[in-house]
Amino acid sequence: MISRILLSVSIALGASALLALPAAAKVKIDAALMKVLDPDNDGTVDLAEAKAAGAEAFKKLDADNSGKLDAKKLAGRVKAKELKKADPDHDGTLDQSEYEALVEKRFIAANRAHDGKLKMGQLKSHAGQRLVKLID
Ligand SMILES: [Ca+2]
Ligand SMILES: [Ca+2]
Repeated sequence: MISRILLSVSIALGASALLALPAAAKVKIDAALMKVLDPDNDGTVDLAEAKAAGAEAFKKLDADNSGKLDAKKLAGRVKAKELKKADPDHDGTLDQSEYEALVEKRFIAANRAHDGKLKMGQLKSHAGQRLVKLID
């Protein structure tokens, strides 16, 4: 059991280490990423899909299962200033509901058409990139 936990933690750490480099610069938004973010395969990412992906990302980033993401875990995704804004209980970390609220906020920012759906092109925009950083 313990070794299984260690294994999943090390996989999570490995995955985030791999993601850390491109996440800091630009996220690659391609068909492979769309496949992950768009499980119903309609060619767009809706808010429910973004939130579901965000929940997965939260779990992945929260390698020690504390239920909270601090500035260190959020590095490259959420700046200190943004963390402060997204942290209404001022504990210096984002819990899952605070993280989801931030996902929603960035989703709305990226969804210029206000149709509740993001196409790949919208994900490639600056605002879209900021969303993808939270949900990839
Ligand atoms: Ca979809
Ligand atoms: Ca908080």
